[in-house]
Amino acid sequence: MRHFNYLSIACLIALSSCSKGKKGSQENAAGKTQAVAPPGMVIIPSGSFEMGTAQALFAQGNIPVRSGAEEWPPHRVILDAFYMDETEVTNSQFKEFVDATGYKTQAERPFSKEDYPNAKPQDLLPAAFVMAQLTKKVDIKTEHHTTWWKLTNGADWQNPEGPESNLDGRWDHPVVNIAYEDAEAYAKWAGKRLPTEAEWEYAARGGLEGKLYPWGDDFTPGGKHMANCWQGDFPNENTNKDGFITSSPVKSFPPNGYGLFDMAGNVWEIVADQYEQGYYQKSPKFAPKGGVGESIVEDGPVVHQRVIRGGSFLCNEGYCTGYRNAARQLSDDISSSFHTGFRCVKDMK
Ligand SMILES: [Ca+2]
Ligand SMILES: [Ca+2]
Repeated sequence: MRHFNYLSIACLIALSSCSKGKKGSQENAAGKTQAVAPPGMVIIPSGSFEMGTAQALFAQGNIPVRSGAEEWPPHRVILDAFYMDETEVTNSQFKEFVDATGYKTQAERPFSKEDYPNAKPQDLLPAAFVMAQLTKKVDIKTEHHTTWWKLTNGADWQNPEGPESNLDGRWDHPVVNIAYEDAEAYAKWAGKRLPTEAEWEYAARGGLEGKLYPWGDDFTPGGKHMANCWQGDFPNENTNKDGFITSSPVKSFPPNGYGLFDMAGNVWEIVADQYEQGYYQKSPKFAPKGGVGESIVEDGPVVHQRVIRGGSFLCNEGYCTGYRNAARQLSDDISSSFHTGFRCVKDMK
């Protein structure tokens, strides 16, 4: 049974192949061995950073920070170095995986009545969440997100907006309509893994300390759009000032200080962590791996709350701001949507 509740609280509300490269090393002029990132990946150096958002920032009304978003308290986190995909996993990369394995994504498979005895029959069919055609102006302050989201049968990674859509011209866009287990299956096939939430935020910050966005604190420095998000009155009008109504080819916007593209915007990215309320208050200092997410299903298998990161082409200043470094979005194990994908990391040892 697909629940949109969690996926959507915010921007909603809410990989070439992430190529199967080998880790490597080479000698520099001094004869010392240096790590060399696999193809399509970059080195994220070891270090520490302040994860989360300070309360003082929430209090500044002119700063686009969502309150109550579980970004508090800020806390120091220490991480070992790792490799990270420089881009979100693309449709062409995901096709290599599917061609090699015959894998079917969650959105392409029905759920069973035995597993979810109390689900409505229509909620068991293969489907993903797609933005609905609006029939009237929507006020996001008073209307429920289901007004502009629709669980769409036939929407899957090859048909992002539903059965009438396809991937023509979009092979270099990030793959979407991916659920957690799909991302995990791809990562395992590629000899990689999903980033922890802490690794993701540390990498997104690109070596800058305490900044709102991967490039700094000014969202559009010099008037330049640095990420694919939504301009205009969400969800009624997209003025398309950044040039992309939905997803964009990866690398359409400048990379951050670590050489990572689209950490802010384009599509949300699934990370490894489950979501536990209050986890930041007890998170270990070294390499936190997330808490224990409550199940979103009462009658049926355990379906954990999870975290997605980085915002999407639907995020905007008035509603979501998911493209901030510290922004967190609730999701779950089994929901797929047309603005959520992923990227992978790989250990250096
Ligand atoms: Ca856009
Ligand atoms: Ca992204």
